[in-house]
Amino acid sequence: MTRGKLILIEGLDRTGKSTQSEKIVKELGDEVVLFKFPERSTPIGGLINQYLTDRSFDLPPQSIHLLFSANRWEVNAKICSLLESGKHVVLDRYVYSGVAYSAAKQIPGMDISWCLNPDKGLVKPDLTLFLSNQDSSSLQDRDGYGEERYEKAAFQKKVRETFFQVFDAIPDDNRVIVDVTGKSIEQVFDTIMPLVRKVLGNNSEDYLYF
Ligand code: ADP
Ligand code: 2DT
Ligand code: MG
Repeated sequence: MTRGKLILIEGLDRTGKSTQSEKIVKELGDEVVLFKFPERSTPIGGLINQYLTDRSFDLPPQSIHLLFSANRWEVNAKICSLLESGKHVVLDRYVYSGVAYSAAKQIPGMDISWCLNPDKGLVKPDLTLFLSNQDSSSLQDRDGYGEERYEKAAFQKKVRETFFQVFDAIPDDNRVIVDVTGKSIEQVFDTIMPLVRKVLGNNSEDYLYF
């Protein structure tokens, strides 16, 4: 049996990651399983949720960074066993968000290399689609924006720049930047679905790792 493929949807807040991840899963049915990071239902995920939603619950940037990574390791065995069983896995955020949001804080010592270290050894996606909006300020008009800790225009701008620095620092031939500026949900879906199908159709067995 061919192993399943790992597909990652990345991007800034409100670029349509969850919308597109869910549409991919709906399109492909039970051959795929969706995971969203942070996975807020686990013990570590509960702490992360509290950090994101409750301003009175603060943590040092190093600590919250390590919790986000630990949260991926909590779910890693499950993802690997699904891939081994032939199921495809779609991820809504993963390592790139982990590194970009933390490195964007520009804390001395917390550079991209430091931020990537705890994620080293996680499976690298067979396809990463980075949903990119040229003008992140237009995203503020979308439902629910501003409710959580990182949803501030100035910080989003820094995160956007940092994502591209992270992409320079972490080579990945299977990463595609998808410009979603001014595109409808259906237009974005029609752009990404053929890329997803192409990857699901190849029968490479080797895993890649961060
Ligand atoms: P993310 O998971 O990246 O934060 P969501 O998928 O939750 O973003 O989308 C945020 C909001 O924007 C939702 O209300 C969604 O319906 C809407 N939305 C998503 N994609 C588009 C698009 N291409 N055009 C207009 N609105 C969109
Ligand atoms: P959602 O809005 O997608 O639920 O994300 N984040 C996420 C990090 O800072 N580090 C990480 O490793 C991950 C996966 C991005 C909630 C927020 O959490 C941030 C936005
Ligand atoms: Mg989302």
